[in-house]
Amino acid sequence: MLVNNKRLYRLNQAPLAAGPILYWMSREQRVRDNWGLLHAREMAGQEHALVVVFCLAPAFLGATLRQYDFMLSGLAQVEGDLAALGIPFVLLQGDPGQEIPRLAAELGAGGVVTDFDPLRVKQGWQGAAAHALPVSFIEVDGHNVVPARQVSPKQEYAARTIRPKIHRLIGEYLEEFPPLEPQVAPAPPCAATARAAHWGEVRAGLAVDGAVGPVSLVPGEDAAHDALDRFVADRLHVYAGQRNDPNADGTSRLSAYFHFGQLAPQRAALAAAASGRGEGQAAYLEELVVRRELADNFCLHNPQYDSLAGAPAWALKTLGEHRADPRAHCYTRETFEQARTGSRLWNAAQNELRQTGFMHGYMRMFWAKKILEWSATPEEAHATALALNDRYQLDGRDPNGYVGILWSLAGLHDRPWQTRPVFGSVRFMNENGCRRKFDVDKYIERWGGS
Ligand code: FO1
Repeated sequence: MLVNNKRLYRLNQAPLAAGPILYWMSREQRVRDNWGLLHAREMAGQEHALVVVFCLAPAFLGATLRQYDFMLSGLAQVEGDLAALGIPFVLLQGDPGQEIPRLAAELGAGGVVTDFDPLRVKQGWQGAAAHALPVSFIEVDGHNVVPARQVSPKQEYAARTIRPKIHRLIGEYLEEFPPLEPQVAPAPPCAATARAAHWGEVRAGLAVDGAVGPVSLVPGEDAAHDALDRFVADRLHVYAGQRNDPNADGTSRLSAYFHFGQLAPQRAALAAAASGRGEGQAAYLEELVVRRELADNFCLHNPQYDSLAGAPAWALKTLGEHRADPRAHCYTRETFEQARTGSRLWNAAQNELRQTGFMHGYMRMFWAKKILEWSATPEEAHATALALNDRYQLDGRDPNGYVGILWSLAGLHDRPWQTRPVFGSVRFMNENGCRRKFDVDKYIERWGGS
């Protein structure tokens, strides 16, 4: 077996039949380093064809043109790279829970493979497809180095509880990826595989909010690999010291590529592990593997991951006790969105987000905590932070984002700290703390916080 069978999970009990294999690409939008695609290719073997499909869902969790544009450019590259290996790519539009079984029937598919994803919407699509498919339907975890279903059967409390579990298993999973074999079996003759995707038309037909436009980050698998190479060569050695300085450009800036699956976190882990960059390497692997996989663990085991109700009981209690505390300011979502609060630093962070689709990790914490401090209720703060995150971040609607917001606002994976107004015992952060860490005025000047 090319792929460790502990990465696999059966989504139905139907048998494998003779016929083409369909790989339903969703979270892992890449040709290289993709365990799901490798497994589907192996299932097809020499005898059967492999067909790759992506189903474009209309208005996915409020995504805007910014995110769709980035994703579609990456997918157009996927189509070209698969064609070079003789593997057909089909782009569908509509409800994936219905469209995937329909295509599988049209192809006479013998089995279907898809990506692990802990989000409810994906599990809903997969559940509907599992019900409708008369053939074997298998999920492959191509996102986590240690598969999320293997690392723990329950919601972990914090990084300190999942870390030893990951470290115990990582040796088994952090292996080099095999190459994807070209395909010799001819594509099954059907209307879907005969038609190339018309990317321009698809883009023009999108019914999404175009007010949040594309950003300058170059999309696609090649750009993602270049960005990883540059990070490892130029910045990994200073990562431990500079990652909390939003002016220093010391972080990896790979999160959008991970979110759209244009780069495998495991590829980044292999590159970091082979770099010999000592301290930077250890700090980066902690963020890349332990923190990232803790986020998948939370979303997999807590269905309220995108609601304040997903927070730990101690945090909900303390926030409730401070619900009526007077707020120094109480801003509307509109004021936050337009970067018109009384804090030049906060406004600068919001401007960075609006202009680039990215906010530095350290500023993400400050940004979210201030939304809690300046909103009428914790629930309103959570809704505002989530809405702005998902609208402007290139990597919005991702387990990392859901967890980051609950960490900042409601103590998730954290512990109680000294009690303060509004926050109760949820960890507090203020501008003075930022001033001790980095040159705040330089950041404000760069991002025009007024
Ligand atoms: N995944 C899909 O399978 N189909 C889509 O149409 C789709 C749209 C989309 C738009 C914005 C965005 O941020 C993500 C989108 N994704 C889509 C899902 C994405 O690849 C991730 O799997 C999840 O958001 C996080 O796990």
